[in-house]
Amino acid sequence: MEGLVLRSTGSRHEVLTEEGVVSCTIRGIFRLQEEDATNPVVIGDRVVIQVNPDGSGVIVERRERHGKLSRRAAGRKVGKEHVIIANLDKAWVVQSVRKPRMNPGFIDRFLVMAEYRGIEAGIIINKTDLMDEKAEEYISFFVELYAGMGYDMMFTSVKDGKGIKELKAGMASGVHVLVGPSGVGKSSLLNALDADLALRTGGISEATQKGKHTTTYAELIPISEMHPNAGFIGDTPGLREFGLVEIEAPDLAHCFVEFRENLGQCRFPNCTHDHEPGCHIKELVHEDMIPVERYESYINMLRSIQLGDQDVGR
Ligand SMILES: Nc1nc2c(ncn2[C@@H]2O[C@H](COP(=O)(O)OP(=O)(O)OP(=O)(O)O)[C@@H](O)[C@H]2O)c(=O)[nH]1
Ligand SMILES: [Mg+2]
Ligand SMILES: [Zn+2]
Repeated sequence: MEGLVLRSTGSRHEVLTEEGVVSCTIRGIFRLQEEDATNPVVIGDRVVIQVNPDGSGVIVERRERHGKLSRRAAGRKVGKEHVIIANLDKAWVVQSVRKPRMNPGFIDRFLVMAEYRGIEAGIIINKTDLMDEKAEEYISFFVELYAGMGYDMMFTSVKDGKGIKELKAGMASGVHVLVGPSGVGKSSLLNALDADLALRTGGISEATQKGKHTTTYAELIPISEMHPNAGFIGDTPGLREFGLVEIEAPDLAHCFVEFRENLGQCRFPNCTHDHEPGCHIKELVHEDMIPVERYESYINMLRSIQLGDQDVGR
């Protein structure tokens, strides 16, 4: 029987099939084949299962993945790839206006990963009810920047309901995922889409203005009805940083949309747009044709790739 992995906690995987949700383990031999990643089966995976007489199941095969989103693994598996979700149609990075404050460095890393993997990306700015003059000034600059680059932007508030209808409409079909730092309101947004979900949400630490890592595992939630082809959206645990996976220094500039069309015009064909003389990208930064904020993000990411990026989520 075929199914879609909705939830994955340790050795238990909940798989949605035509006959309902089956709780599955993974066949041992299948586990061993996956050395490079920390998790052989993730939410969004299409799998083949065998159902036991007692109603539980065993995952015996995983269909080929397309559109996966991953980050660098933390802890003792550091450096390995940790796949967040597979077979994704669109990934949304969620940020909040305040508590915690919007983090453009996080957004840029996320956008780079999405570009690298060829996944459509969007940006959700939540907690618009907390907007004040200072936040407005800071945020509007980046909103204009990202919108100008062609990324979809949504503005939401779980508190006053702003943008929730639009969010639901934007996610009616396909598989979507919400990623972002802890406390920005990912689970709250999903609860606002469907009150029956009752996902656990947490407060914000007054001292650090950061979230409390309330969501501890990723989960795929049917947005319309319980059927494998309806719209699904993944809720994920908050990440401290978005660690880059697989990207090599020469690929990086191609993942910045506004760099891409200007590549190939530097003096040196293998220019990293860092210290090299005659760099066309740096000229464009000096002429304000490429925003310095994005160039700084690029240099930041280049450094962490060169150092063997070990920035990790939780
Ligand atoms: N003012 C305001 N608070 C919000 C909004 N959305 C969420 N919150 C609050 O922000 C806090 C964190 O919300 P969560 O939904 O748990 O955040 P999360 O992104 O799922 O966090 P993790 O699961 O830890 O990654 C909760 O106290 C929510 O009530 C909003 O639009 N406005
Ligand atoms: Mg959450
Ligand atoms: Zn250059």
